[in-house]
Amino acid sequence: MGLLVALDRPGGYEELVGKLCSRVDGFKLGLPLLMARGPGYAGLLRRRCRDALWVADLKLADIGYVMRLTAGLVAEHVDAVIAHGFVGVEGALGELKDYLDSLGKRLVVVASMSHPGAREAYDHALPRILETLERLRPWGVVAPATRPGVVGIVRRRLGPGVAIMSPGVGAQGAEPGSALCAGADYEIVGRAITGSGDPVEAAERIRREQEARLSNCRGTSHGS
Ligand code: BMP
Repeated sequence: MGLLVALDRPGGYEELVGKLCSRVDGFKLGLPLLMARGPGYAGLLRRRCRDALWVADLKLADIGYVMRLTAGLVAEHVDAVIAHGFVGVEGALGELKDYLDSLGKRLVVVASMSHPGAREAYDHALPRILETLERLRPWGVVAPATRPGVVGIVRRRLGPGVAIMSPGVGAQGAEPGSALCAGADYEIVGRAITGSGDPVEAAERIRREQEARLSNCRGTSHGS
């Protein structure tokens, strides 16, 4: 069971990361924060919580050459980098994965997204993206907590060896634990924690809700 906190809004998170460190599994750094504070800020935050999983959410979607250059700016400070899945393997994700492998870093690829409009694009694109993911075998995949059925499809197709991270819990309406029940390894929560008056209490409550839902759904089939 995992909880990743999305840090998106430009701001100072040093104190918050220190407080959340023992309560969550990792942090996902969004583009607004990285652009405002610079890639080195990821390193500064990491020093507050070294053993957590640190993910740079660059949502890369470009030719391999440019994705490598971009990932290279932040890779030393994080464990994993997120790219979009629709750009394909040759000349794009394949190059990025080889590059990250050479640095000992992990690639996470978006299979589908959590917002309502994702249906327009991803309902058609998902079968192709799943083929890409089967060939590429990235360390991790992003699949939406708002559509647990999609999480289940990704899990069944890619098997147990991939880490599935699911955004959409809290501010976007998905309940804590719902994606875990569908087969995800981590739920990504941003505003429901960072926008709360008491982020530590919010993270602890979400943890408790994840545990409760997970213990209820265990024993039932994934993807429900
Ligand atoms: P929030 O919990 O505040 O809605 O934040 C969700 C986080 O997950 C944001 O960092 C966003 O970029 C990310 N995300 C998402 O919401 N939907 C996706 O499909 C993919 C994402 O990475």
